[in-house]
Amino acid sequence: MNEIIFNVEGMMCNGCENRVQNALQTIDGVEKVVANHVDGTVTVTLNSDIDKSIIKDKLEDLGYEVKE
Ligand SMILES: [Cu+2]
Repeated sequence: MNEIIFNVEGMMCNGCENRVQNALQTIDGVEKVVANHVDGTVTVTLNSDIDKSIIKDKLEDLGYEVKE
């Protein structure tokens, strides 16, 4: 099990957290997603070895900025 923490700009409320969580959970290989708009993090637990850029692209598609 592999956990990745993304620093994400643009999440302003609980609605953003839910939106991010629901969207990322549809990605194959994603086990669990915890988004936190207060500290601007999205913690993703993977159950297979997928490319991090898939998650980053999805976050950007949703309109959020992912900081490296
Ligand atoms: Cu929001």
